[in-house]
Amino acid sequence: MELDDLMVSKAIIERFSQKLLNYLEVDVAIVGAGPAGLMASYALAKKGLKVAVFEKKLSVGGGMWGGGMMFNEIVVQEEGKKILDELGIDSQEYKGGYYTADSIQATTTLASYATKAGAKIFNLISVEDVMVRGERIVGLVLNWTAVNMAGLHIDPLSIKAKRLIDATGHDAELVKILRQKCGARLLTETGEIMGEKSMWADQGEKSILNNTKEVYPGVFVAGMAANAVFGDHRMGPIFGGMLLSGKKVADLISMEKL
Ligand code: 48F
Repeated sequence: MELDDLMVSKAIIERFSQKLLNYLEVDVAIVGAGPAGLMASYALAKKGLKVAVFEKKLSVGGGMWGGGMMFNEIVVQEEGKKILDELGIDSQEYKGGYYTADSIQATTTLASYATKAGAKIFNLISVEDVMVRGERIVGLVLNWTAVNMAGLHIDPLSIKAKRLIDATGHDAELVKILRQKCGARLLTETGEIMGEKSMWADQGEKSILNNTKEVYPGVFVAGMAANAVFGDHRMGPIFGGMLLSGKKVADLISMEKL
């Protein structure tokens, strides 16, 4: 067969357009494809929900690729290891209750499970705004990351979602937009973003599941964004909490009737 260059172009354009059109209305839109967002997308898609993940970078995986300070190993505790086992990610006990895994295998396997379960990941797309109707956030406003990087004046496009998850990590970008653009009063103690506290792995990991919850009607926080919004500690390169937080947010949302 002689390859036709135009056919290659047409195949990509048609298939991508169809994929985006199919995901203009979803059950759950997740912002950020780090470990928490990927885990949430896997668990939600496995439960049969229609899930789109928007990731501003070229690669998925967020802070998981780099392990700790570019030493590409991650650490998980007993609870986190159960998730690694469920996904078939190899891990080794380091010393009583501390397990390590290769961060590349952990990231690629998680992304593979998420996409194979049916979650659609749209990379290179930044969430820059939300769609509001009354007291509810009904969707996301998207643009190509490259457009923002180049400072081009190009208007965005929008998608609708029944539930939203901020899994953008330390920056809690979706919740920041809620505060800045909508003046939303959050379900935190102060009604505002309380801000991340400094490194304390034990406290950070202990508080993250409690902080993984609804922060505004229909909007949930997961992963490091949960601790940043509810004012708890960061925990550095221990990743059990991120994975468990992704799983918890999926459980919370799937208990609702969407
Ligand atoms: O930062 P990230 O890995 O968040 P996480 O899943 O995990 C945190 C850990 O990596 C680490 C830690 C472990 O204990 O503390 O920091 O909570 O992934 C967040 C993803 O969100 C993307 C960003 O590129 C990254 O891949 N992101 C951030 N802002 C936006 C976004 C945005 N506005 N639109 C789309 N994606």
